[in-house]
Amino acid sequence: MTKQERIAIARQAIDDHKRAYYKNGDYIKADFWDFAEIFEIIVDAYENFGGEEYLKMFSEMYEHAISAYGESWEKNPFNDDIMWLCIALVRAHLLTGEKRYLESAVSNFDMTWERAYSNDLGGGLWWRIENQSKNSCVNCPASIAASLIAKAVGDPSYTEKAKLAIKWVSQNMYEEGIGKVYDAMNINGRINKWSSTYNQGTFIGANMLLYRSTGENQYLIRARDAASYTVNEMYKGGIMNNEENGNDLPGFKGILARWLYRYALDQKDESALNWIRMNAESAYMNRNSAGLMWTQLATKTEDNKEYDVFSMSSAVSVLVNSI
Ligand code: 7K2
Repeated sequence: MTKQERIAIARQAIDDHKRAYYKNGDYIKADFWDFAEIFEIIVDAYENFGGEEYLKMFSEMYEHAISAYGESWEKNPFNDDIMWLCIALVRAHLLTGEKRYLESAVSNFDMTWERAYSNDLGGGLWWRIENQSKNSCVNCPASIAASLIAKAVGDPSYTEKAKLAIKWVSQNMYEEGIGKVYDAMNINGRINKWSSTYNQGTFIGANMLLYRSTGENQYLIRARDAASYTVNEMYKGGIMNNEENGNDLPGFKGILARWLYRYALDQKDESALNWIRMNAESAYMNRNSAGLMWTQLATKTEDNKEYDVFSMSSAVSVLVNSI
């Protein structure tokens, strides 16, 4: 397949997903973090191949987010949710120069860092406001958000925050030299060693951003090891056909695709790039007659079954992030 063909298919995938779920800046039933992650797919599309229609969506989605969640998102008890939306908005700002996106992201990042960061358990951010666990799913996104804000506002204190958050993950949630990212540590120090595509993905992304801003090799090595672990150990080079249960897991692969693709382009890692393209092709072959693709990328998507907006977004991200 040529690059132009891959772009055409990715655009079509966004359109088909929109036809099923998008209305006036909202993705129907995509609450907060699902919404943020689908917003990021539109940002990916604009970043990867451009299109005026995506710019229009940025502002519609921004307006929807502010009217649905308010100027301050402090009522949301999930610190990770806020970091996800910060990432989407800073990325949209970096591509457009639109100040509103950046201001919302910075004020909500600051509020969340303030309430979530502590020295307990060796550092890092708490996952929720009850301060019962520290999770990769908040610390990797916080590191990414901080690196992006540092770039947008030119303030190195955010780079220091990006380093702190990922340092906690690398020291506590990570198998050095292996590339496996664990899920979480509870308040008693007990570690859940499960690894998932989204944590692998944001760990890769956070490390690549720090590699770019500091030039330190440790970050590149960790990104490379985490990419290799995901492709070769978690999936043995095969198609992602799992993480299909519950409300959260079905959206995880889209997050991996985003950061793995950026790493693969940056490092000219042909094997990672081919793997993500192979997953995209499998998803596309398994689309249903409305062009929708479910999260099990090696399984046929049916025509007459209820699927939800987030579980139908992963494949769109895989297509958009494998050009
Ligand atoms: O337990 C955490 C995390 O460590 C784990 O990886 C996932 C697995 O579940 C939660 S994080 C998911 C939350 C994200 N914020 C919004 C919430 O509705 C959602 O549960 O799924």
